[in-house]
Amino acid sequence: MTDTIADFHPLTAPVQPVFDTVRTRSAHEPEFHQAVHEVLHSIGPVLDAHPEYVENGVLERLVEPERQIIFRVPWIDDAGRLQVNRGFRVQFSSVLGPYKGGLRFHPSVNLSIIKFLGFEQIFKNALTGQGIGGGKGGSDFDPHGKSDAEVMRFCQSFMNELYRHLGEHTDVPAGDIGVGGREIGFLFGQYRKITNRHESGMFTGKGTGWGGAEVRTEATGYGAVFFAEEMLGVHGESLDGKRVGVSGSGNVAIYAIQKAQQLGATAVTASDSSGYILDEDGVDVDLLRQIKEVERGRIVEYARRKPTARFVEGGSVWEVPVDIAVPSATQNEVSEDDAEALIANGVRAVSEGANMPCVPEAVEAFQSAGVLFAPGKAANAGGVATSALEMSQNASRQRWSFDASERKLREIMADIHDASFRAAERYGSPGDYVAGANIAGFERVAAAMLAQGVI
Ligand code: NDP
Ligand code: 2IT
Repeated sequence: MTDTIADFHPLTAPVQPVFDTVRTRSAHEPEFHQAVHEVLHSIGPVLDAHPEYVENGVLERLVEPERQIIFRVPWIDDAGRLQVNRGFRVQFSSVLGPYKGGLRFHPSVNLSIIKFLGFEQIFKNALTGQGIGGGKGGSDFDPHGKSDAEVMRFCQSFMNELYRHLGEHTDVPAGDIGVGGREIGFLFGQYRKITNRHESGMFTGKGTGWGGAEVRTEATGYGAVFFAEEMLGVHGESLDGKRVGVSGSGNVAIYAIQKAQQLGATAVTASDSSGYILDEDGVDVDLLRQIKEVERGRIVEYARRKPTARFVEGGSVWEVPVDIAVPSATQNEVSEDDAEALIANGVRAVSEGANMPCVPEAVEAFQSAGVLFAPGKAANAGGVATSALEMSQNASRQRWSFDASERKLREIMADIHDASFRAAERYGSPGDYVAGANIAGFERVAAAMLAQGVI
């Protein structure tokens, strides 16, 4: 699929050489190419209107991370054996603020994955308007099946190297796949021990008893659903009475399901890498949280305990007819065939809770069929936006209530929707949220890069 990217959406003359250099210099990084190509394609019209961005090499600089750190993470497992993983932190752009972005622990993690995520994060964070730069990190460590003690030893070893690159004004990580409250606790504890500083603002997603913000846990999933509600609102529609399909059963999926139900929809699916569950009664969020957050179990367990649900092993969750789809598992999980199945079943809107979950051909299919489509960098920005609220609260030693934080999140998602919607209209692609989000994010980053000189 990624080999055909260039033929799929031809690039304009000023950006083609930039993409060619990325492909040559960062060969074997298909996910990174995919993310860069999408942005370069969208901003063609902006560059026509602003030749100064081309003349000043904004693009050449933007696609090259400011700094990439790759390091060894040795740790001892419960059987006393030495294990070695690889750690990453890509500090992509600090032009708008300290590097900000999550850490992913998953066996598939490599430089391509971290760079695509870090690149997306630049524009996502710019869209929030909160003064945060873009970065991402992680490891090929797999937390599945590990004991708490093993996870702690891994996190401590990971931080033994990473701490020297972090700081509340330098680089502020958070969670992502495989990194939740437990891991953040161990990572933060080790940073505090090594540096002898209780620097609350150097990590977000902390426990609410020790500096974490209310609603940060819920924010990504809630935000993706608020974004869907905004898109529907433009057409006088709402989520009330709609059937929602969600993939994944982790942090983003759980709270997307919860918010969809609170807004009057019925969310009928959840999944993991072994298959999906369909619950026509609507997914019971308390049961899902018990299985995934408390017991760290598999999704099949849900069907064993809930009589109205069935488990489909190895199946694609997108074969289930739904009005709204919120893919919330991982990159490239929605294939072109999945998109065609959703369209044939009458899907009205797709809001990406995950980062880049839809392959380019699926995005094209949705847009051609008139399905409202929200790209992850806009739709899932509620997580990092609430991280920035956590940083504000840490800096001012304040604590906002759940309700006030949720209201703020909703406002931020409405602003991101409007900025993306208006940018698409301004540059001749009305209703195209992919173009709109890329353009609105790029404009903020490019203007700051121009103002701050060649660095
Ligand atoms: P979690 O680790 O909490 O959950 C991930 C879920 O996705 C699990 O159900 C997991 O199943 C499934 N999954 C992961 N990788 C794969 C794979 N290769 N194939 C099939 N299923 C997979 O992660 P999050 O919910 O935090 O993250 C989900 C997505 O949302 C990611 O794309 C992430 O980048 C994005 N995101 C997260 C934010 C956050 O604040 N957490 C913010 C913005 C975006 P299994 O257990 O079987 O692997
Ligand atoms: O992809 C993302 O935006 C995240 N994983 C959250 C980043 C953050 O710093 O809160």
